[in-house]
Amino acid sequence: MEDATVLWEQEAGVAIVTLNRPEVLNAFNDRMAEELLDALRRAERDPEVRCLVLTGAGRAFCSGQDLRERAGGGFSYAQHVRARYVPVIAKIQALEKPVVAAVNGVAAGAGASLALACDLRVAAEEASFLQAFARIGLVPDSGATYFLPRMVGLAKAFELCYLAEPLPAPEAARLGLVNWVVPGAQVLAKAKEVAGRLAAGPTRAYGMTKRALYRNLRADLLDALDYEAMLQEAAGRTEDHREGVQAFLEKRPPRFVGR
Ligand code: LHQ
Repeated sequence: MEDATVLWEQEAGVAIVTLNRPEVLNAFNDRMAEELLDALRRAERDPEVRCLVLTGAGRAFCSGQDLRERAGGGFSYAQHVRARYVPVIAKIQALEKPVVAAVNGVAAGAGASLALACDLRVAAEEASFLQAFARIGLVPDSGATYFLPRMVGLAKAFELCYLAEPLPAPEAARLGLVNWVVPGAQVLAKAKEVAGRLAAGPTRAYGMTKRALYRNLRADLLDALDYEAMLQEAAGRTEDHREGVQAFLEKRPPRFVGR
């Protein structure tokens, strides 16, 4: 059997999902898109998984669509984007567990969008983000036009999309697009450290925090306040909330179980 295009490892509440087509810088073919979606579904279902790390094998994170497999016409681009990319991006957003991208190298085209769709980003110093679409006469997709202006502002988003020059990780961090930049050899370790901390956190509250942050991007203040109150009702009934308060009163660290 052909090697898996997506690898799964699990350690202490953290699932590490690795895009595994290093010979093409982890470009998306149909199979990799399917296997990534399967991995995200597995992370969603498995209560043992409390945080997900997404990374790439070899020297790149992901180079976007495999331009040898598809591109150049002869198929429906809309259908392809809707079938292969939209479900992946939507699943990351809907997954009520933190998702951390360990951007080990270049993230281009839909590969950059994939990194942006994660909740947090740790990047290697030598990594870069490339809105490659204009270079091949395409439009940014897979959420790039949604995430980029929200993260870096409209002016910078225009520049990145129009000029399609690589944005080096240190500059991406200055713009607020990346949370941490570390030497390449440490990127996975740093992502695991962050993920380990999140996996030991109040998973239900994190899930609802994610829902609120995304949902309230398009709410007015009163609406946002009410949504928060509604979620707080549910968070207030969790075991982790009771434990958090108890731990505070007993002056000890909390032991969150994710319920
Ligand atoms: C690749 C790829 C790749 C195949 C590197 N495909 N082989 C949606 C709807 C439908 C259709 C189209 O697309 C989309 C969404 C999109 O994602 S559009 C954007 C698609 N991605 C790109 O345009 C990026 C293409 N890649 C690059 O520009 C460069 O490879 C980058 C800047 C990422 C890295 O450059 P280098 O570090 O110089 O590496 P390289 O170019 O030498 O690549 C290494 C190998 O990987 C090489 O193969 P070879 O056999 O010569 O060693 C490349 O052909 C292959 N590769 N990206 N997307």
